[in-house]
Amino acid sequence: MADCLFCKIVAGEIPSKKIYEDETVYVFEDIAPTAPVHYLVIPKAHISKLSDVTAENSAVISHIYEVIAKLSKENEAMKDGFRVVSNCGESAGQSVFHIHFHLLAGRPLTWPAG
Ligand code: DGP
Repeated sequence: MADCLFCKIVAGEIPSKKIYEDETVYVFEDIAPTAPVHYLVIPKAHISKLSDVTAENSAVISHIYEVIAKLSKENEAMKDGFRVVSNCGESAGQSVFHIHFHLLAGRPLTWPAG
C-alpha cells in the first residue's frame, strides 16, 4: 500500500532493525521500546487492522503465531514469558494502520493493561 509506513519498512524504503523475515512475515524492533524485548510482528501483505481479518487473509495471522512461538524458543529473554498485543482502532491505541503484533518480554509485565 503506497502510503503505509510498515509497507515501506517491508519494502526496505524505511530502515528498520530486522529480527526475522520469511516469505509472508517481517519482525523488527519497535522504534520506542517499552520492554527489553519489544518487537513488531507484521504480515508483509497489507491488512489495516485486526477487524479486517477474514477467512481469505487469516492464514498469515496463524503463521505469525508460529513465528512468535519459534522466536520465544530462541530468545532467552522470552523463556520466562512474553506478551502479544494488537491494538485495533484509534481508541485502543492503534497509531499505525498496518496490522501489527507487539511482542513484549524481558521485564515483569503487569495486568490489566491500561
Ligand atoms: P500502535 O500504537 O499499537 O499502532 O503501535 C505502533 C508502533 O509502531 C509504536 O509502538 C511505535 C512503532 N513505530 C512507529 N513508527 C515506527 C518506525 O518508523 N519504525 C519502527 N521500528 N517502529 C515504529
